[in-house]
Amino acid sequence: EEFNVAILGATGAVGTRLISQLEQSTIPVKSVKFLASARSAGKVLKFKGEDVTIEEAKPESFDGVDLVLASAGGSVSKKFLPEAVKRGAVCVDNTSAFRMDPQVPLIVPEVNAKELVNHKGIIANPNCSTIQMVVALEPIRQQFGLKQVIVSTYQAVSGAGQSALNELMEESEQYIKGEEINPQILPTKGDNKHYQMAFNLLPQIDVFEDDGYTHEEWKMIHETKKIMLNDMDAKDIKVTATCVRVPVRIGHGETVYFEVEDKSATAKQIQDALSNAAGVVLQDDPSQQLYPQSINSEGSRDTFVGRVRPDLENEGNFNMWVVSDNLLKGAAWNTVQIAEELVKNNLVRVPENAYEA
Ligand code: A2P
Ligand code: 11C
Repeated sequence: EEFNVAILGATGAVGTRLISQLEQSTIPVKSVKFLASARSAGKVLKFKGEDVTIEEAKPESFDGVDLVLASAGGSVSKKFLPEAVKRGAVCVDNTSAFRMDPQVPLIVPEVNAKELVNHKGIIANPNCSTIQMVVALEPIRQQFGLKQVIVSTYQAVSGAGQSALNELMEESEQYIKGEEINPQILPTKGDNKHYQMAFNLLPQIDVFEDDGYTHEEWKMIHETKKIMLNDMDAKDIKVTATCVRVPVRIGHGETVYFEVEDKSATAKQIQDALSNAAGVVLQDDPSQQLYPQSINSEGSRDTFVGRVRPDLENEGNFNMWVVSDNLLKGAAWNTVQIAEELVKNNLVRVPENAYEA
């Protein structure tokens, strides 16, 4: 069987990678459709060497489509994906629009691919910083149990989209030349004030909630529980997060402090569990100054882990450093990987009890 695939948001930072990840995937593609806003309609992008003309996304665009890979922002997904499902297309959505909807599985294949069987036409791809963290934590949880996670992130600017990446590059040049800097996008498009990102750190990703956490921090807490425990409010794993934007182009870094249930666990055992885990590459040798770096993660589908070490004063607690290409495992690759799982398991079909908005 071959599939008619549509990419919604094909021109974006994630969208262009959805194209290349689909090109390299095991999914048999009959046809592709590239959808974006009216601004991009008529422009041309390549798929496997062939020209594809970008179309403006409309509900009718999804007629005859079997599989949609979406990354055009939450409001665009909210508007179009239920329409696509009505037309018989299965949608894998990289935005936050449907992640917490109980009708929608939130999937990281290394952790919870088995939940795909119950999908109703929409499957959500988690937030990038959540994905790489759970890929690293799941093998530890399976072997030693997991009680608590305290994460601080060092997130690359590409997470905020192509325009934010352009802003960082422009500001960097302006800063070096001593020119005036006039921030328009970061820390987040959706807020009132904008601050310089070049040569700076911003402890705000996404907008603030009433409790003083940012929405990015909220996502890391609740998505982690939904993925690992299938319950966004579960208390079995305590999670707290601080998310910081750093002037890096691609590759989120995270310091993850965690407590396991098995108090006899050693750092060596945790390293062994990580080195045998799917999707994880252990890069951990202080004697060789070997540890993951954002710049080396770019272009890889893997999640890199290093600096695994015990808390010297609290038994059963450990620190580690986790890095991954936020546009690939954090977004485009995880989305295409979900689609590969759907294909492998004969799940590219909308069931009778389909998603209802
Ligand atoms: P366009 O390039 O035409 O604006 P990024 O995450 O890098 O900011 O990219 C956002 C993606 O979402 C782009 O492909 C963008 O297309 C697309 N997009 C934005 N608004 C819409 C819309 N209303 N309908 C369809 N696609 C949209
Ligand atoms: C960032 N994590 O780095 C965000 C980007 O919920 O899919 C991804 C937003 C999301 O800004």
